[in-house]
Amino acid sequence: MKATVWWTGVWVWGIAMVGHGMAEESPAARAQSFLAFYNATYQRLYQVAQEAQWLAATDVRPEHTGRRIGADAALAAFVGSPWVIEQCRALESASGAQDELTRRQLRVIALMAAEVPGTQPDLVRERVAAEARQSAILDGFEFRWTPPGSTSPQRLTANQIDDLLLTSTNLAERRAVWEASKQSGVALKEGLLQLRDLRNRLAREMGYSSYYALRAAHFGLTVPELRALLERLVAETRPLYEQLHAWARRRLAQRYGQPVPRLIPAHWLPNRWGQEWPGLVEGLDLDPMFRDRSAEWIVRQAVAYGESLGLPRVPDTFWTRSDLYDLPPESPRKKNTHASAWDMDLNGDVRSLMNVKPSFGWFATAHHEMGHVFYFLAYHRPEVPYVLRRGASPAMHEAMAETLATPTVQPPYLKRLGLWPDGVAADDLRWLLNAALDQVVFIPWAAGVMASWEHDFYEENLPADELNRRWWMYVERYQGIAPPEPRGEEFCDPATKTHINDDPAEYYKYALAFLTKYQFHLYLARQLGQDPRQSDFYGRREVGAFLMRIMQAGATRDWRSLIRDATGEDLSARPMLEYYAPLFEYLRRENEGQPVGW
Ligand code: X8Z
Ligand code: ZN
Repeated sequence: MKATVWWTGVWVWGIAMVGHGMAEESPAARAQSFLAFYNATYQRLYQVAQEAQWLAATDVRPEHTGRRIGADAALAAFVGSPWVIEQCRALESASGAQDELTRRQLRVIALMAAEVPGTQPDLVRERVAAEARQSAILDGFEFRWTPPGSTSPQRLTANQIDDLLLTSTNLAERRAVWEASKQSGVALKEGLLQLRDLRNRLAREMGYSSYYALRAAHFGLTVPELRALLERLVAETRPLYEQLHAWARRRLAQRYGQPVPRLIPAHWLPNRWGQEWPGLVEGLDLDPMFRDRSAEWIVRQAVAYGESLGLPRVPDTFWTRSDLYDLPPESPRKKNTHASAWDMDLNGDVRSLMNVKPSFGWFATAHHEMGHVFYFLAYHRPEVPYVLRRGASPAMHEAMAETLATPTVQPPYLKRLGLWPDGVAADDLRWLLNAALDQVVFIPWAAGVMASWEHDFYEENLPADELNRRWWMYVERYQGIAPPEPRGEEFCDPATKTHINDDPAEYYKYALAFLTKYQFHLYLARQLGQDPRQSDFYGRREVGAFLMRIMQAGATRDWRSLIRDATGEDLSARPMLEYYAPLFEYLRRENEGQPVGW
């Protein structure tokens, strides 16, 4: 009797649902119909915005900035529309009824909406325009300098700045170039402050404590969790960094005929921000290895390496639509000078914007950018909805890019390409030292200086007259570096770093990526029975299959569980430290009796 009543009830309910159109009623079905509409619309508007951004970045002109503002505003109007926000909230609150793929899509959609919430349309409009204007200043910036002994100012390209800092041994010249490289900060300061205000107000509108907290949410972390993670990683790598620092300041003092300083003067270092220190190890000058190679050869090698692993074939349109090479200083066209990879339509139109010239730095960077491109191609598949065609986290995208760049510091790969310098043994500790000066040195910069300054900038609303002081405080604390003389607040040195302007509040992703890369690398070398410092993955399809398992998932899986499932371990600095363990012992001997730390 009871059963009959129950069955009758189900039957009546079923009829009623069909009558009302059941697809409208169950939370799961409502979510599916919302997501189908959202994904299709998002893909089209995203593509239009990407095209406009590409044009604005590769040919900086007011009319292209204008087009970008129009296209970005259209995308923002959809992504942040109050209707989308409301749908997301309603469907997320019924998340018990949704499967994981649905929940992950709703999460990403909510995070994207929080960048440009349509409940504050004026602020969104202002932000879209301010972002485009800031990029135009950054991308079109002309550096000028007056070389020592000359009286007339000259133009200086970003590649020229980098070359001079890498090679010049004249301290007056180095200082002039370093100071010229800080000119853009002055031009970018006002726009950056305006953007901070807009980004924060919009994030706060959506309940985040600041824009920094919104970006941290892309990693599934709160601000305190993120801070604790980064401080731990900095602390774990600090002993090795201090040894490198002690070695490098002696080496540089000897190079310039100066007393050994406590803090390394910023203009002594071969990089504008001291983020990596190439070219310090005697007998390991890598740029001459590229003297007979063309810029195109470099990009072709990077593509060939990924394809040798069995990663997806790079489409012909990559070659015809990308903008890969350096422009001459007198070029009337101006383009962004920082390397990037672009997923234009989430569907196979992949490009890269670079300024490749034959040098070791660009060799490594080209491999990095192709890593992003392979990741794009891997998740361009029907099983991955458009909104999840992205890295498992922003750090995972960088980790894949870095993983593709790992062979550029592996002797067997360089030998295979005929690039290995004569007279250097493959197991020479100098080679490991050279790699650490690139990789380990990066951690206090990314997880320390950049992460802390952006935290204070957004979370604490750092006042306009304290930006530079705070910056150099962190540079001293984490990197042990000092400016040639105190820098006033008329400068805005953090703004000279591209990402502070156009990839804000998540630069720590690179530190996480570097560490993840070592975790992957050690795991893979062990699987293949290879020495991790002398490994050769070229042509190894197992390596490609390992990477594809992670890459194909896009953002359908949590980044931390992907790392754990792939390697059996949580993210930590341990694998990087294991890789450099022989170097640590070597440096302790080298630095014996000398001060270490600052
Ligand atoms: O910005 C980049 C890449 C593009 S995603 C070239 N990198 C960081 C930088 O240059 O500051 C790579 C490592 C660090
Ligand atoms: Zn990258």
